[in-house]
Amino acid sequence: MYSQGLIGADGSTEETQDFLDAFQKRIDAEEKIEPNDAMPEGYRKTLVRQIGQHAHSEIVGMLPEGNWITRAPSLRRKAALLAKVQDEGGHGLYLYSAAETLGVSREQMTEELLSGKAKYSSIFNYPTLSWADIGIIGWLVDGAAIMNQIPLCRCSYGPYARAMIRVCKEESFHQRQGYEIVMYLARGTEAQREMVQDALNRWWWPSLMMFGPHDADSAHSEQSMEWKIKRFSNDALRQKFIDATVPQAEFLGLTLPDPDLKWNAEKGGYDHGDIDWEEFWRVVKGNGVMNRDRIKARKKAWDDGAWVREAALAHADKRAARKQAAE
Ligand code: BYC
Repeated sequence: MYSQGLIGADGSTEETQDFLDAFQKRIDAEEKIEPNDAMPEGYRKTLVRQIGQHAHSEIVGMLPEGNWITRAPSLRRKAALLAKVQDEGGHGLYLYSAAETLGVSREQMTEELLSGKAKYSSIFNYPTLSWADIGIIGWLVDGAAIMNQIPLCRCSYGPYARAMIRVCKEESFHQRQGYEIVMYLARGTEAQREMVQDALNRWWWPSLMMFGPHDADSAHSEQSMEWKIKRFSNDALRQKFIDATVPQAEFLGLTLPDPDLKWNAEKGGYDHGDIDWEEFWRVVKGNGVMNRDRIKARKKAWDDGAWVREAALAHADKRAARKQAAE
């Protein structure tokens, strides 16, 4: 399976130029690659890395918002937030399943997350300090996620592309629930306006970092775009996000914390100030404010759930044994 026909008896892989050319031809013809198709090992590894990291982001992403479920200001807000956080759990599960079609197990992926080998989105290493953060996360973080994920619905790998279609539909509800919270606060009392402006000031730059390093520093973009895993570069998506978000902030009467943000008629988009890449890499390397807490929470959930996994396996074994005895 996976790279069948190319793996020798000794486990060595042989990828002839003819094979790589034929694979690229399928990609260029917009054919979907499916789990049992032969594929270059680099293509498989890139997908395992990206889909695994994406799945981890969804699951870790439940933590900052989950933190506010008990403190949501009304029953309506609590019900919507609960549904959103549950959706994120669901997204994580579709994505782990998509990655499993590439021959990696959920256990392996989880171990890589807990050991720090696999990454998850930098954005979830910032704390949620006020209720306004929940609105801003929906508006900006889910907004950025949609901008990045809509093109993934056309990813060349079938199971990932199909998972993303449903994910994007749900993300769009998430973005709207966030925007509605922000709109309410922005039209509220002075204290509410201050709270939401403060949240915007803290989340704006980390949201821009979600798209990853500048194209010139992006190790994987070129190859991923050639394989049509990614359809747009990191900078192109970041620019689309900024261009879509500036008018929304203006409508809300809120100020984006970037004095260099200004319309550039020539390029038909906004210019923006420098992103603090030192902060980005510090957070990605595990030294953000919340990194340790996030991994600790995931480790506890994994350890606490061990008995459930064992019980489910024991039950499956018993059923199989009963079925065999009855035959
Ligand atoms: N955080 O070569 P590059 C969500 C890493 S939203 C951490 O450009 P690539 C949600 C990158 O992994 C978030 N690490 O990489 C929303 C690579 O390191 P490795 C999840 C980052 O893969 C609301 C290195 O930097 N979305 O789920 O071509 C609520 C060089 O980067 C980040 C996805 O995961 C970052 N921000 O492009 C709940 C979308 N950026 O792996 C949940 C799928 C870069 O070599 N992923 N790195 O060690 C993607 O589209 C791409 O992986 C990225 C990065 C655009 C993120």
